[in-house]
Amino acid sequence: MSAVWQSPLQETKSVCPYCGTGCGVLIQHDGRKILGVRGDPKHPANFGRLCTKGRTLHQTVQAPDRALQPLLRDRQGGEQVIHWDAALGLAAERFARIIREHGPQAVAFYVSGQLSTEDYYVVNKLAKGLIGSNHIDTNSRLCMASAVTGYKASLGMDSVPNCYEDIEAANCLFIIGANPAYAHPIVFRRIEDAKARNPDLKIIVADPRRTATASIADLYLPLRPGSDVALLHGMLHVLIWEELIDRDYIAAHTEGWAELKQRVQAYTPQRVSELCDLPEDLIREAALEFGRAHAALSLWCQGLNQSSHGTDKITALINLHLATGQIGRPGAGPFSLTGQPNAMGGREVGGMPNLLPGHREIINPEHRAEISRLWGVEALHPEPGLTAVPLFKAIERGEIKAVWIACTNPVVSLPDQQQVVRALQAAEFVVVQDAYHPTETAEFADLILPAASWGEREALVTNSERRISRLAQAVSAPGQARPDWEIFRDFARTLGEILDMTGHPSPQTESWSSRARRLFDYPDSESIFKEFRESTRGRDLDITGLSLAILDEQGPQQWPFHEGATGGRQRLYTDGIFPTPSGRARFLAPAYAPVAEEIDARYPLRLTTGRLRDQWHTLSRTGQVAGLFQHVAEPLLEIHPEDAKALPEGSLARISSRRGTVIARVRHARAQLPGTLFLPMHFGSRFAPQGMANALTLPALDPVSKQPEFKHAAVRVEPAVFAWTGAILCRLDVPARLRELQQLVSAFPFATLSRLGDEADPALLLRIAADALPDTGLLAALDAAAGLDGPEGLDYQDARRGVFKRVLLREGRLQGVRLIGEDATLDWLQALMLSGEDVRGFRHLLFAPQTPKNLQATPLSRAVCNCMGVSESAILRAIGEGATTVEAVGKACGAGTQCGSCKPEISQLLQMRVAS
Ligand SMILES: Nc1nc2c(c(=O)[nH]1)N[C@H]1C(S)=C(S)[C@@H](COP(=O)(O)OP(=O)(O)OC[C@H]3O[C@@H](n4cnc5c(=O)[nH]c(N)nc54)[C@H](O)[C@@H]3O)O[C@H]1N2
Ligand SMILES: Nc1nc2c(c(=O)[nH]1)N[C@H]1C(S)=C(S)[C@@H](COP(=O)(O)OP(=O)(O)OC[C@H]3O[C@@H](n4cnc5c(=O)[nH]c(N)nc54)[C@H](O)[C@@H]3O)O[C@H]1N2
Ligand code: SF4
Ligand SMILES: [Mo]
Repeated sequence: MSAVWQSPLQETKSVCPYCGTGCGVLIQHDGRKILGVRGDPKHPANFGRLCTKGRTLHQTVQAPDRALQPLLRDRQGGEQVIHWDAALGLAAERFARIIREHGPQAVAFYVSGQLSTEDYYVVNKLAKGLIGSNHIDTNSRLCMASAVTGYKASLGMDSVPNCYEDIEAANCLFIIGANPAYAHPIVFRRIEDAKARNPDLKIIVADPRRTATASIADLYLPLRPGSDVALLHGMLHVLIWEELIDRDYIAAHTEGWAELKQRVQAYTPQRVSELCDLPEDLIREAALEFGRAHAALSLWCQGLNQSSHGTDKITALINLHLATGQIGRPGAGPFSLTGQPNAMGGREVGGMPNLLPGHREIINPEHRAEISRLWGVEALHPEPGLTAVPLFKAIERGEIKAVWIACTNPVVSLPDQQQVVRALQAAEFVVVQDAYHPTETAEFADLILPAASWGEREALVTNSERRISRLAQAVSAPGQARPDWEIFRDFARTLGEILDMTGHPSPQTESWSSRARRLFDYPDSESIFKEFRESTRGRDLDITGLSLAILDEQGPQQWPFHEGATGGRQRLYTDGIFPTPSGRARFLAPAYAPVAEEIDARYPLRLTTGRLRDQWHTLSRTGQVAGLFQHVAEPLLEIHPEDAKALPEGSLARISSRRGTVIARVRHARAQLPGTLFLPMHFGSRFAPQGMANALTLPALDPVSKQPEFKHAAVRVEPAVFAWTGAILCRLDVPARLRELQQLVSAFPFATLSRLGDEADPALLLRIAADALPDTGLLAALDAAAGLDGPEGLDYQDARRGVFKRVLLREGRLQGVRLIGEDATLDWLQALMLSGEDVRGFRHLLFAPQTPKNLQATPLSRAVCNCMGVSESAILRAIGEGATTVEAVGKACGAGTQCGSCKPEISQLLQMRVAS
């Protein structure tokens, strides 16, 4: 008999809390504990499929690193548990004092596109409606801000006109500045399917890196980072020349054509070829494919948004669509892929310093009047507050004295990491509200508030295609953790009471406490939804016809969804009428401008940053899952072999910019453009203290969207030479081990921590390097933290050579290893430990300086296919033995036969094999 569940397994409908694809998941649980997930076969974003991250979601929730209780923190790192009431009372007192002494503009909120629509609505109302501070920005500033300003400038409103079905309806896909094979894998599965069904579908990919996404391209444009405006103008130039524009559409539905035509005249293929470093033919060919298509769809993400001229890049892309009439029809249009699961919802409720609910603008007096009526307050502060980067600068200058950070980890994710740290150190009061603890930002908090997370609360989110989904609650939150909106609501009410008690002059005749109770009279999350819904009446995102009951009965719905309608609207602008004063879409004619920080003799290389397939942002969630480290275990510097003459594969490199330094292991990658390096954005002090990409990036902003230029910094790279390198391998049977080791590694100038093994048998790898040898105290502390200090341990020491090794055996099996000063056998020992092989027969060889020839196992190689556990070397073997297609590789070794997230990389390996 197979195992029988103790309690009946239940399934609760939810949505994956990672990327903006917004895949439906069914949470499997027993009412107390989340036990598994599967894709929701009925959800229109994914029809049952999930990627590597979605499939392992259940492993992230019951993690030892969950925040469980409110904690009071002193700046030396001491933490003390306090009661919720005391925590909110203290926060209210500190906020009230600062508001009284310095005015409401001295406090700020920094929130997140991963909050639910309800959370976002409440915190926005708290800042703007109760406190009267417009200083509320969100990590979506780092993510979607340029898409917002681009859409608004060209089309009048911040609305994505497309839907996922357009992928199937298009016959030309233009993927520019996006790597959906990694960042939106289920969207990419749809692209693969569309291509398989329709071999005539032409796919163009423009990205300075030959990414896994590029493996599906018919035409790949390796443009110079930052040069997109030139490329897009050049394509329009060709289209005009070849008479592939839609004169009727331009005449009937647009304005500004004459200026644009004039502008792009100068962008000849020859000039653009120089600006973008691309062959002229490629520019021409891309334009012709786009112009001849009967339905052209572009997909973009951070390669356009995260730029000091992101808005220009996006308006230039929209120009192409308007000039060819490629919008408002099935398969046609400029489709911005949303990064976070609810960046779109945050925009809907006005969770930005310049916005109000229902896509309204702070600077618009009518909009302010409408919202003050809805909220029942006299007036709203008329000036936009500060956006993320200037906000942290104002904190550093002492102008903003208190900041409440919720659901984001800015110490890792904002540009110029050193500035963010200075700001948080300068702040008088920092609240961090997070579902996990510790995080890098919590190190600077005075108060830490535990938030309920995915599966533990109800929530609404809107995905990339404007589709609103309802996430039901499956289990209760751990410890004292509470839903974010409840924390904001209760803080608002407490703040009202404190403001009364301290005699803060009250508005009109109402006391602060009664106002706070009235404004935040939310018994449940549905009451928030209803108020938000009212704010959309008559707006472009009108959802007055939607209810939670409809979402439950008929599933997720797209906006707008008007009162009386039976459904939402799939596509926008089908009538060619745009929400601008004239009803016409606008051509904008920006000039191409170079990146903010050009390379020079001191910093001769370009650094771009972005995502890995299996990690999510700053690792608080995916960092809990051992399987997700098997694809890439640490921040690797990807560098073209031509730029890596002094940097052998696997060696350590020091990457420096004008702001800071990173040390990372080198990976030679022919996918990199020579002269351009790549670092992943994910790693912070918990897993790679010297590997934070944002120690290098600069706070240069797009002048309109204020989004930072994460995708380009001038850097130099040189070998990082240390007197010794070393490693520790240990079992993670005691979860606290990780935390202890994380604390100890701060003693080393280089360290990375990665999870190994799997859920059933977790293990850890620590790699370190330094010049000074660790003293006996530090060695003993490392051994103790790693559980290597038992009497069964065997030692080998050669103090003269600086070699200190130790192995721990239990019943003949390797339990742990410490290698200091000599670590050439690490891969071999790691393989032995993970396989659980009996090593008694060759015990005397475990301390050998090199892996003994006759015992050499297959060299360790990263896992490309997580589901089936297939390594890169096994796939290369299958290719070597004659497999020529992804399917044949799957037949030979199983890779790519489950969730499919690795299929683009298998094609990449196939293509590289053909090329070499
Ligand atoms: N696995 C995973 N998926 C995620 C996330 C994650 O953390 N992990 N995060 C989610 C979020 S919030 C977001 S915003 C999205 C981001 O999704 P994407 O934007 O698709 O991912 P990135 O890796 O940030 O960058 C995309 C590509 O832009 C390219 N690029 C850099 N500079 C330029 C340029 O000047 N021009 C052009 N054309 N391309 C350029 C980079 O080489 C990179 O391949 O991913 C979402 N999905
Ligand atoms: N160099 C570089 N930097 C980048 C980027 C880049 O491409 N390059 N991309 C930028 C982009 S697009 C983005 S979106 C940002 C993302 O950057 P962040 O927002 O800083 O990244 P996350 O790790 O997702 O942070 C979310 C935090 O919320 C917590 N959390 C999870 N669930 C909940 C919940 O329900 N409630 C609460 N209160 N907390 C919760 C998590 O534990 C985590 O600490 O990074 C930006 N930074
Ligand atoms: S594509 Fe993957 S990460 Fe994105 S929502 Fe779907 S399952 Fe989650
Ligand atoms: Mo993002």
